[in-house]
This record gives sequence, structure tokens and C-alpha cells, in this order.
Amino acid sequence: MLEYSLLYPISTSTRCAMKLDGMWKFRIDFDGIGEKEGWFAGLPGNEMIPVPASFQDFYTDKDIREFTGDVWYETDFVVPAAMKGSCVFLRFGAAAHRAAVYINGKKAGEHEGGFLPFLAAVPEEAVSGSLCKVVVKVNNELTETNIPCGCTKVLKNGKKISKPYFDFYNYSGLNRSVWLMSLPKASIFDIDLTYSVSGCDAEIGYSVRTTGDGDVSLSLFDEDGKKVAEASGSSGIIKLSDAHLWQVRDAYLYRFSVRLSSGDVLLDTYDLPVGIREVRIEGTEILINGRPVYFKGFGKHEDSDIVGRGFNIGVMKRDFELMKWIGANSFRTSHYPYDEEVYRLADREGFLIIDEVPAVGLFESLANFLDAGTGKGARSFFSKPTTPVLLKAHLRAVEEMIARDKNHPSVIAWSLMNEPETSEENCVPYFTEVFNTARELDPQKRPRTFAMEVSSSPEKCQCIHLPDFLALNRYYGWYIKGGYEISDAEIMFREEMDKWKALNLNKPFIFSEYGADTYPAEHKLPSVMWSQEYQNEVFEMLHRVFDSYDFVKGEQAWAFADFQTTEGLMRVNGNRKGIFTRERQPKEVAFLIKKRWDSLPLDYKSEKRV
Ligand code: EVA
Repeated sequence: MLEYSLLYPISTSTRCAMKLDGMWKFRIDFDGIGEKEGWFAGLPGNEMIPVPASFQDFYTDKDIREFTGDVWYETDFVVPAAMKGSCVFLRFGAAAHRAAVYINGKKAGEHEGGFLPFLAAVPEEAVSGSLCKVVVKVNNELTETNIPCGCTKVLKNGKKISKPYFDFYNYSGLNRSVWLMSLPKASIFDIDLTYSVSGCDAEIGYSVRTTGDGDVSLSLFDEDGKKVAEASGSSGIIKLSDAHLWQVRDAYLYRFSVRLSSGDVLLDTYDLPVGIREVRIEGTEILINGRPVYFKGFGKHEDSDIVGRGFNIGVMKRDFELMKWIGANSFRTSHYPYDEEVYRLADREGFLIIDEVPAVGLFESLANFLDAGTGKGARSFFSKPTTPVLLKAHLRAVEEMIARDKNHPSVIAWSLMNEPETSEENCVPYFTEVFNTARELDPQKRPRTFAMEVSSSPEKCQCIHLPDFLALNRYYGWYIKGGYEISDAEIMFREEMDKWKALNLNKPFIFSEYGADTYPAEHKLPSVMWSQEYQNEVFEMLHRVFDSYDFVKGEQAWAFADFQTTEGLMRVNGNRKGIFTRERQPKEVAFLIKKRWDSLPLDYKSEKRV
């Protein structure tokens, strides 16, 4: 159980939440002297930087952009009188990859893992209305004992460099909002919801965990603000006849309002947007409210110009508009849980999310995405002396992700790893523990999966039995037999699919990645790799294959937009497999995909089609 509540920060009559976003003081610890010189009590200098944002792309100096080590942030705040008598916290949406928080010079909290929130308690003496100082030391070094995996190398000139085992730039810093928030001493700590839907009738199972004594009661309001149900007690079932269900791309959100009281005194109250929907897998079908769904969408990144992986609310809005335009209904939060705003908007817009924990780079290779095409074998990642430490960090991230995201109707599945090494038996205990933990922690028992690289083949993968549906990342026509050899790529792809079919797993498959790098300015007749025309040919070929297998129940193209990576021979100022450019404009292939997705019915390939 987590030591603090990860309910999204909101203000109600009993709790306050305010953002501390804006310009913070900033200092890069080039010489590793910050601790010794007591920077935790206040930073030297006057350098300022925006929060939230990655620090890398603001500066013109490459030594800053590539800096690997500690960077320090500082701001002042005053606890408003309204928070007096409450427990006061700072809540960090994300600090990549590890952080230590100091309030008025004293350590107030620390956290490892760069994509999930954590809280630091503001000490009581600071809650007196005087000026407080928060200093945060953020470290961006990659290791094999935390996720995402990578390492740090030292150059001959003594400077450090990050070597990710994954294909996205190691953007870091305070990438998400920082909140000052207060909770009453007796408060609502966590809410679990489950749904069972039968026709138009629904049952909502609820369980509310509180700190301190008090009685729980709750009300459910519809979108017109009309109260449709009431209940009391910390757990129970609400029955709703004629429920308005949350459907794919047709969302409906009730307001679930929880109260904790002692006699007539209201101790705490919390409101949660709630979408009533049931997720089930039956044979090769993925069912939302009993209806088969074919997934259309993307693997994405949180990545944009200037702010890097910093949350950018405008870019988020544009991304949703583009996904609606192209006919998508879903996305995977590759390769880490995104900002909470993304899930809130997906709840509102009716998108389906496969929520991915930041377990990427679990492969004995400096760049597993390159091996992703070759099928090159690798030594196992799961029998090192450090494996138990890695597993602990992985399980903690699964716990935090599920605690944070379990109540979003948009979240319909967990992706527990991206492209791990699976061909040796010693990965099985590790995987089993991760899969079991997710099942145990999720009140809704949502489907679990992991994205499988090509060496996780029907012959070799040791973990096929674990996912509830299979998610394949495949690059036929790019890493495998690209260019004029694409006809061989199609044959090899079909051979692989025939082998999956022969296994008769009776589980749904989706393609969680496929694509081809394309330079938006490049046109060529006849096509060559990297041209717009070639990206179209690859997608046409892949679509033909997807359409030939009924157990394929979805396609999520790689990637939604071009994104920044570590520089190298394989990447032209980033990964160019975007269907949209990094500026969020369509490449040619976007029109081809739109035509297809607009024409595919939601229950495409379902045996239950009427
Ligand atoms: C690629 N392939 O090579 C992608 C990566 C991605 O960006 C993968 O999961 O297999 C990875 O991160 O373009």
C-alpha cells in the first residue's frame, strides 16, 4: 500500500489544491558540489527556468543539453490561511528520474521513477503563513536497476553521457505540474470502483478507504447535475437501471461525490468523474460493455519542441483533435504513464488507453529497438545480480500507475513492459510476479499485456501464457526487408502470423507498433525508403496482412508523431516514423490511414457482428 494518497488534486470545501507552476530558480550541478555546498537550503545564482518542462531544449550550449547528473530547482511559496489545520503536501506530477525534496533546508521527501507522482509533506512549522522555500534535486542518470533502463558513460574528457537502452531522448527535469495541496486530518485516501453491466442496467461496486474515523456516504450525479443514486458505508453496490454507459468515442461521465463525516460535521469530500463501462475479453474478442471493439490508434510519446517531455496542454489538445480527425479510437501511452490531464481528456472524449508502465529497455543490448527488427538473440536481462532491485522498482511503478489511473474509464488495459527479452526461461518468474501484482492491485481486473519485439516469436517467447491479449511490435518492410524487398517482408510476415494462428491461443492480438521512417519533405517516384510514397506502401502491405487474420483485433501505428531521440546514424534529428510531424501536421500516410479507419466499423472482424 502506498504511503500517500494519489487521488488527483482538486479543491473542494474541505481540501485545497493550487499549482506552483511558473518560473523556478535552476542550477545545473556540473561539478557535483551541490550537496557539499548546501544548495538544498537555497540555490546560488539567478538562473530561471519554466516548470513544467524538460530543461534540455531551452539552452544553446550542448554541455547543458546533454548534461547527466543532478539539476536543482527552487521556488518560494506561502501556505494560504485556508490550509491551516490541514495536512499540507507538495505533489510532484513527475520528476525524471529521481528526486529529493527539501523544504526550508530539511529533507521532506524523495522518489525514484520519472513518470509518476509523489508527495512530500510540508512540515507543520511551515504552515504558519510565512515564506517557505522548496528545493528539489533531480537526477537524470539511467541505470539497470530502475526503469526505463539504460546506463551512464563517462567520456575521455570526464563529462558524463546518458546511454538509454530505449529509443527516445532522455528528457528530464520537472516535466509535470507541482501542486501545493491540503488534505483534512481525517480524509478520503482512495476509492476503488468496479462495474458490471447488463443491458441498460449497471452495478457500481465501490470501496472507499479513509484515514481517521468517520462515516462514508456518497451520491452519484448525472451530466445534468441530477442526483441519480445515494449510498452510505465505506463499501457497497449501487444499482442503476437505465444507466448511461461510457462508450467508445461516446463518453458519458457521472460525478461520484464522496463524503466523510462525523455526525453533522463534514470532514472531507472528494468528487470523481466516473464512466460506467465494463471491459472483458472473450476468446479473441475485446469487449467494452459487451460490444466487440477493433482498436485503431497509435503508440505515442509526450514530446514536443522546446519543452521536450514537459507537459504541454496545447499539444495535448491538438493531438486529440488529430486523433479524432484520423478516425482513431485508442492509444498506448508508450513508453510510460502520461500526464494525468491526458487521461482526463480521454475520459471525456471516449478514447481507449492501454496504459504502459515505464518498463522499457529490458534487453541486453544498447539499443533494443534496433534488434527489434533483426530478431537478433540476446543474453537474458533477468538473471543478473541486480535483477531483484530492478524488479522492486518495476513493481513499485506498477503499484503507483494502478493507484493513479485505476478510476479512469479510458484506461482499459495495462501494458506491463515494452519489448523485454523473453526467449530464455529465466524471465518467467520476473514476468509472473509483475503480471500477478497488476492483477492483485487492480480492483477492475483489467486485461494485461506487454508489447512484444520480434524475437518474442511464436517459437521462442517463454511468456505467451501471461498476457490477456497479445500486443506485437513488428517492423516488416522497415527493419526487416525494406525497400524493393518489401514483397519478401510480406511473405515473412504472413509466415509468422500463420505460426501464431497455428498456436490457437484463443486470445485477441493487436499490433502495438508498425511503421517506417519518413522524411516529410521527401517525395520519390518510384518510392525509396524514407520517402512519403514508401511509408504509404509499407502501410498498404501491413493493412493487407492485418486484414487476413481474424484474431487481429487492432492496429496502433508507430508513431503518432515524429519525436526526439538520442542522436545517431539511425535517427535524423529524431525518430521519423510519425504519421504526423513533430509540429503535428499530417504526412501523406495520414490520409491513407484516415480513409481506412473511417471505413472500418467498431466491431470489425467480430464473430458477433450483426
Ligand atoms: C522504432 N521500435 O524503432 C521503435 C521504437 C520503439 O521507437 C520499437 O518499441 O520497437 C520500440 O520505442 O522506431
